[in-house]
Amino acid sequence: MKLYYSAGSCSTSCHITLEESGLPYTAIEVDFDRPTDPNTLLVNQLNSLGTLPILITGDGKQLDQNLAIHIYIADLAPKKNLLPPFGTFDRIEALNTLSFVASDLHKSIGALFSLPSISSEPSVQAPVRKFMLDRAHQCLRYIDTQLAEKDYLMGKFFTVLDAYAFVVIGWTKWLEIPLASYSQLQNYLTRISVRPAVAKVLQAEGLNLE
Ligand SMILES: N[C@@H](CCC(=O)N[C@@H](CS)C(=O)NCC(=O)O)C(=O)O
Repeated sequence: MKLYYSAGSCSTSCHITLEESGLPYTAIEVDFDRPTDPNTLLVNQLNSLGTLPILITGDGKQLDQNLAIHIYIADLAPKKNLLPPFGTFDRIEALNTLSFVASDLHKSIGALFSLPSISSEPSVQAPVRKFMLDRAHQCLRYIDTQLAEKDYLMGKFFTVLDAYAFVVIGWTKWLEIPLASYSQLQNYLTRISVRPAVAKVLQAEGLNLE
């Protein structure tokens, strides 16, 4: 399998899931700041939306949505328990939260990176930032509540939900959104960052998301 990723983006979560799965893979970094780089050109050719992740499966098929990639990898490595087994209600609950992470959480926090593209005018930015931040905090509160008395989103065991949530919540550091008012989130990030597979990916991508 081949994963195209950009360091610290949502595609890092697929990198983490691949590493946790123990399956063989190649990770190829794409630097969107170098638009004429062959890997950037290839990504734009493979996915007209111009977004990562892109996973090329062992038999040459393409997936380019985080949600599908996480499920696909989890199902290829069932012994790693990266998702509850097919046919259980636990699995449906896991997919429910995975969908929350991929849509509400990812897109509310991620939108804040686009603020400078909306306007460079502070008077325009301020109300838009407030609107975006209110929604981001609503999603962070939701996930903080979900984590009460749990080590991971599905309870005692790490799943792909945690790989994805870890990366997206980690963006708060770059966006200067303090987590101090949340009772679980900082410990949660620390707990995940010290997992050997996660630490290996963070080192490979040159990141500190904790
Ligand atoms: N629908 C996609 C969205 C992925 C997405 O938003 N990727 C962002 C990075 S987090 C991206 O590649 N943006 C293009 C860019 O940074 O130029 C998914 O959930 O997999």
